[in-house]
Amino acid sequence: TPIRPLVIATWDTPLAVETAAKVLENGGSALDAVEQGCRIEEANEKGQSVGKGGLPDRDGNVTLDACIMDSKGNYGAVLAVKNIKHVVSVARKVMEETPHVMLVGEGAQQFAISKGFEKEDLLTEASKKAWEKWKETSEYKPIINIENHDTIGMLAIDKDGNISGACTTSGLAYKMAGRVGDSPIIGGGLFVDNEIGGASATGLGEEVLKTVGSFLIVELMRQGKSPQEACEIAIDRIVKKPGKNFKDFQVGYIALNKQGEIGGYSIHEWFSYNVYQNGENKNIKSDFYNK
Ligand code: SD4
Repeated sequence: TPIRPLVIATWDTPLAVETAAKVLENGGSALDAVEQGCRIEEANEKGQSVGKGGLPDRDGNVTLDACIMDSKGNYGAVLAVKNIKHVVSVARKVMEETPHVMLVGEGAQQFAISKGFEKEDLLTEASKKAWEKWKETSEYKPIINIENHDTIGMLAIDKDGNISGACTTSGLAYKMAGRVGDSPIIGGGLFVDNEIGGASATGLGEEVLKTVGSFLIVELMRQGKSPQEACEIAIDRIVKKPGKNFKDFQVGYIALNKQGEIGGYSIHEWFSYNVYQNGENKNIKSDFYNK
């Protein structure tokens, strides 16, 4: 069976995955595919964890994080950016048009504006209302995610067999101002090695970062594990940590390898991922640890 084009993305993201798959089917690169796919969710105001409409930090500011990796092992990221919707595209410009890999906050926003991105208000009425409701108690608990729509991490293989990936998020709702999670961090929310495969994460970023989750998965695949086995070992690494109550939080991983095999695994139920393979776009319910 032909393994390409192949796209995999976190959560129930059929339109984003279809958009990426179309880029690939028209002969586009995996890098263009993941960027275009992620932009769909950034523009989707209903998704309250990505782009416009994302839930704000506890001060009411929506701040976005994103990164991208190409098949040559290049990486670009922007962290804690306000008022710019398509941060995945800004991350790509950091990768391709600066001598750096990471820009944060004000500097990232200035760079985006210099590249023609427009400033806009990212806080929608619905997200503002949710924040105002949250403020009534201001109780901060990382919430186990039972939504089917969240931070998008996406991996793709193009017709030349090259792999790229991207990850974009508004981070955890009601986070502390300045907080950044795993999503824009290389090896945390995303890692791609074109010789081996790629991985991406969603869920409580602090736990992903402490185990360097996406890098771990790619390195496990390098050692011969399948994408599925590698995702399971990476989740195991989190849940077996001493003193960690994994019952209070969710982490989900997706992975693919150079052979076009895929995997996904999470701590809890309700994680799913969308896959485009052999001309079909499917949402797959992830297997999970806490049964
Ligand atoms: C973060 N991993 O900022 C992101 C949030 C997320 O589903 O994935 N939410 O920690």
